[in-house]
Amino acid sequence: MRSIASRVLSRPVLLTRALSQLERGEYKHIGHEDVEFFQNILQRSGSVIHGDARELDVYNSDWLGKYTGSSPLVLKPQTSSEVSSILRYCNENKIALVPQGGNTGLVGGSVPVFDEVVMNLGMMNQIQDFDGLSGCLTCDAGCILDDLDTYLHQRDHCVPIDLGAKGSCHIGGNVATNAGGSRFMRYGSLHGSVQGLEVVLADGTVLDMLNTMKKDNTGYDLKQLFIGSEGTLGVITKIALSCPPQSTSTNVGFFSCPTFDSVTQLLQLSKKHLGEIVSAFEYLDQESVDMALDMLPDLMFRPSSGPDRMYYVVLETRGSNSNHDQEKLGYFLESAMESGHVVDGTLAQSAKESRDIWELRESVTEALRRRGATYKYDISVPIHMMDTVVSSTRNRMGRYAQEHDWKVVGYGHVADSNLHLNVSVPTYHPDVADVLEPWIYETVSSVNGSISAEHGIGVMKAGPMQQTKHPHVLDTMHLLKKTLDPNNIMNPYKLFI
Ligand code: FAD
Ligand code: 2HG
Ligand code: ZN
Repeated sequence: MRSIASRVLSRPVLLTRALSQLERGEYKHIGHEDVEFFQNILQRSGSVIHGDARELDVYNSDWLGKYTGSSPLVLKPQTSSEVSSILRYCNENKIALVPQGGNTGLVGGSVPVFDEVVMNLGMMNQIQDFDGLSGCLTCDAGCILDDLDTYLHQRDHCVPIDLGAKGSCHIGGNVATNAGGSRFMRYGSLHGSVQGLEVVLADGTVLDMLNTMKKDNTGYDLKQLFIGSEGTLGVITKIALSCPPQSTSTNVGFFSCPTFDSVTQLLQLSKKHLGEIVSAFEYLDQESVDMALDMLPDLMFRPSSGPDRMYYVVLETRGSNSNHDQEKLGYFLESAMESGHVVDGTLAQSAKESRDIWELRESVTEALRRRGATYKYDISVPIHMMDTVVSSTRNRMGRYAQEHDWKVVGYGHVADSNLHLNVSVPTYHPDVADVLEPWIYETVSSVNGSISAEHGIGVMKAGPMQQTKHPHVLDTMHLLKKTLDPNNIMNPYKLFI
């Protein structure tokens, strides 16, 4: 079992197809007549990008600079009926297509492998409605997550997910990847928060499932199929999202724990003493924090490091009564310090200090990108095993990859058993991947974990998914794909191999 990433060679950016053994499907090559057809549908300036290599590059390369395709055409529709006309034409002419949101995905799902047409949803960015009583927001798929949060703040609500890419990622991309993030422990999965969807199928059919009621038990809940489908079943065009009220009292703390076991004990204490007000519980190991501080000198929150290696916890509470929350935090801190599970800590005293702490947590991904190439493993493993997996990875790299300048960092959404294991090297090299894969995937499978806790499969993990899912489950997934997209035009080479 080898993933496509394992064949990445030692140049920072290479066409994805050159890195894989994939063969281009029998799709139509884009001709002038196709471009003319699309230009007739999309007449607004900037909505058809063709012939400008530099502009096309932006849509052909992923955030990591790891996967690059060679699409000659980017389409930016503004309405669902434009999306429908484009898809109908692509389906009739067997033209392959990649739906693209903010292009912040980390598994190579949002960019072409060969010359697939890119459909970028960035121009579909209108908010339709917000019902302050029910908290239901209805908007276009191309709205940027942070813009929605700002809009909702002005109405005393917030989005139910939060991630480091919020300034660029689209809500449509979040739904298409079933993104997790740091509020997951409080507000749960998008499978619960998404109340309705509008989706355009491969043949141009518009599925109106834009339900704005919380409860609807009328037959199969089809929208769930598209949550996490990574653009392989249809284009998500509109979303109805259940949004929680904005909390009036928010606290953010940053704590140093002497061992990973202390991190897990602190999690237990937070459940006991803080209960319903905990909104995030994230951990970073010493190497993650050092990486962020080294690569990003402008970070404002810079915890002082002593002689001992530490584990760090970012803990956030969101409640409705600050006296009540402070009192709870007091008991929590007292027992955390007394038990020795916390040896140092800071409680933010202002909104700015809170943001600075979060900035440190959210910047590790960017720090890794600046250092060079990263082999990313976004896995679910039992909480007590998270740090063991990180240290086993270090041991393995030490034994087999001494000639590479590597660093292994571990951090993530500890309350959700979601470890972000990252191996940083100066450039992608097949030797490094060979050390790591399939070993990591086998380790995860052996504990009944998941090879993708939240980032998805994309092109990176299509092979490993094939190896780790039950054949009957894979067959059923293929059956659904064939039914909804018989010509396989929707994001080919992703999810399935
Ligand atoms: P894209 O990257 O453009 O696309 C992702 C996938 O969705 C592709 O397969 C694409 O084809 C499909 N897609 C996009 N839009 C649509 C649509 N409208 N209809 C159908 N298919 C579509 N992820 C997490 O889960 N949790 C995190 O905490 C997290 N943190 C991140 C931090 C950073 C700094 C970065 C760079 C990424 C992070 N990610 C995280 C990964 C990424 O941001 C998420 O996967 C996000 O949901 C992708 O949204 P996007 O709009 O950028 O989608
Ligand atoms: C996060 O939680 C993101 O910060 C990115 O999911 C994780 O870069 C990563 O591995
Ligand atoms: Zn994450």
